[in-house]
Amino acid sequence: MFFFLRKISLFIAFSIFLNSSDNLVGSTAELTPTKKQFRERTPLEKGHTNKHKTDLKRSLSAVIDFDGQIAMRHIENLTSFGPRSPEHPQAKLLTLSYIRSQIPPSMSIQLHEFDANALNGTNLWVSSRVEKKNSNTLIMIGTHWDTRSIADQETDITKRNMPVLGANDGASGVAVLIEVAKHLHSKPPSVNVDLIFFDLEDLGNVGNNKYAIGSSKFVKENPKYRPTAGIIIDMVCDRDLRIPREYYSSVSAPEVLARVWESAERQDAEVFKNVIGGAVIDDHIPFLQVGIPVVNLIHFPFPKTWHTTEDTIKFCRSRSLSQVGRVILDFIYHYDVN
Ligand code: 1BN
Ligand code: ZN
Repeated sequence: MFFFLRKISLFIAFSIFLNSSDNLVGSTAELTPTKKQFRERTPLEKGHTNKHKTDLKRSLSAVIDFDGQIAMRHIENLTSFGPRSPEHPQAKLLTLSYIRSQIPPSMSIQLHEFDANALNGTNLWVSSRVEKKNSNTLIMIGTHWDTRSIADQETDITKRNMPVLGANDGASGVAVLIEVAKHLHSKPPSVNVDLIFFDLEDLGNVGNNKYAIGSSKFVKENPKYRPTAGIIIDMVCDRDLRIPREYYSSVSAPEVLARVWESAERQDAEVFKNVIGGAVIDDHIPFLQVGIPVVNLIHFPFPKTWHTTEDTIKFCRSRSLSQVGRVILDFIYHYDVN
């Protein structure tokens, strides 16, 4: 009971905190467009003939063969390095070098290093560009790669100072993004794509730290960065994965969310639930605060393993990873095709 109340009060406290932010608040009725409005507002891409579009649509209807087993192997490898929090610099180095080693050579990699509250962090920024500037559209897909320093949601208080391995909370998003990168390399989309692996997402309320430090620094230190749309994924491997429409995404980026759910429908991805979920502070928030439409795909209510020592691969399933991977790829491949 105490455990349950702790979670509920944390959730309410964060909702109140976020509701005080002018940029993020608005009534859902005011901001959510109908499907018709959404379609009418979608611009036709310049330079694509009708025949070209028909061909594209035909090839897009091909099955997306996302390998959830390989993604599971990434989770196994990533968790084998140990916790990816500031107290474990060696594990952090190994993780960054692992992610880099998995990115196909057709993509460029930049490191965004930053300091915050006496901590240093590294965001890893991977870019895939279309040839000859055929599209001005830029899609950003992000996830966090760090882990929380302490398992403060443990029911057993003797374990609350232990670190979290973050198979689900951290590694699952990285695993999906690595496989997305491989698909984009072997079948290039018609839009530009950035894959960003954010550091220091998960230190909220540990000392004086906040959540989403790495993405906040990224947005602040790259003021000219204006992707057309974005998706953040977090906690996407659980055996009982359930992804509702995260509240702040539904208020501040309804058109992007609508496109994601269209992809989920096309992909028969039943983990995506057509209901409004909780309000979550995650790496999408700094983008929403500067008007960039980025949505958060996150398991909600959070699974039992959340911020506990039980966040291990034991509770992950390849079918959860593959549903999320297919939806992201479908979203990217359909973005400029109308
Ligand atoms: C998601 C996964 N989050 C942390 N790990 C974000 C979060 C922010 C969760 C505030 C609860 C409260
Ligand atoms: Zn977390």
